[in-house]
Amino acid sequence: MSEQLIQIEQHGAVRLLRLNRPEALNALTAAMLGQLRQALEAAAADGATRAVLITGAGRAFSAGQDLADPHVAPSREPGAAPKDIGQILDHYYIPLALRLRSMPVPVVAAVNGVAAGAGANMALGCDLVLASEGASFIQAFSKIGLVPDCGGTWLLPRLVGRAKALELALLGDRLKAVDAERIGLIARVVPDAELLDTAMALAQKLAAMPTRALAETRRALDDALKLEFEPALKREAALQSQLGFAYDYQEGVAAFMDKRQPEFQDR
Ligand code: LHQ
Repeated sequence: MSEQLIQIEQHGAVRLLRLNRPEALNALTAAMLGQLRQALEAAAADGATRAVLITGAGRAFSAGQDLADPHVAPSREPGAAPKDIGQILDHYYIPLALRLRSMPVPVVAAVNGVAAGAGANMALGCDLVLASEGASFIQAFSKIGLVPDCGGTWLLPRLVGRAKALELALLGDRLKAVDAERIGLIARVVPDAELLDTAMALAQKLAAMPTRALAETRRALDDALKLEFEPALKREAALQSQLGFAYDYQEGVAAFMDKRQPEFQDR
């Protein structure tokens, strides 16, 4: 059986995916990226899964691309042909970033330690990012002569504005979790020992909510960034029309009127 580079656990309606190469700080190899993609596809296809939680095994979330990977590391042999590392992005990271952003269920990241390079931007591409007090974020790319990838150039200015985005991306310095929360890069910092329980409780809470409306909310927010105000208003109305015909709206209003907990179903 092939090595489990992504550990998968089901906790009720929450699917927990754990990056599992702790000896290399969960640095991302082609095999690992392949397994992560498969795990996300499986979670998306499983009607009983209503939220995904991603975390890392060991002391790191992920150190980003595995720089020892022969497909990525520049050859030290004199005269060796340079490698096109853009192909790794085309093949692995772009589909991964797009899949995260288009999951039919909310995705929570529990950043349990350092998140560097593509590992940081993979976390930041999730819907709600929690981090432990000991965690940190590093846009490590500039240190090795690259630009932020895995969505970093798009995400950073939108999350924290141009000034902070440039500070993080140009310097490539370590940003502590508490500072990441302060500047609005992530949603919440929690004490180290409470991270997984807190993130799981949050994922369970989201799993009990109207899943389809949550996925449409993410899409509407992302799309609104490229719209003028009036088209955004019209888009909201169109989405509201669709959701208004769906089961969860009927159930949500009925539960409110009946003063009971709703049981949502749409996905
Ligand atoms: C690693 C790595 C790593 C391999 C730690 N690779 N082994 C996409 C596509 C194509 C091309 C290139 O880029 C990309 C996107 C990217 O993600 S580029 C950015 C890649 N990541 C980095 O540049 C970060 C490199 N790592 C670090 O700066 C440090 O390791 C951090 C700050 C993450 C952690 O520092 P420490 O806590 O001091 O740990 P350490 O450096 O001692 O690492 C522990 C082990 O993990 C060590 O192995 P060893 O055998 O000596 O114990 C490292 O070599 C290994 N490791 N990151 N990315």
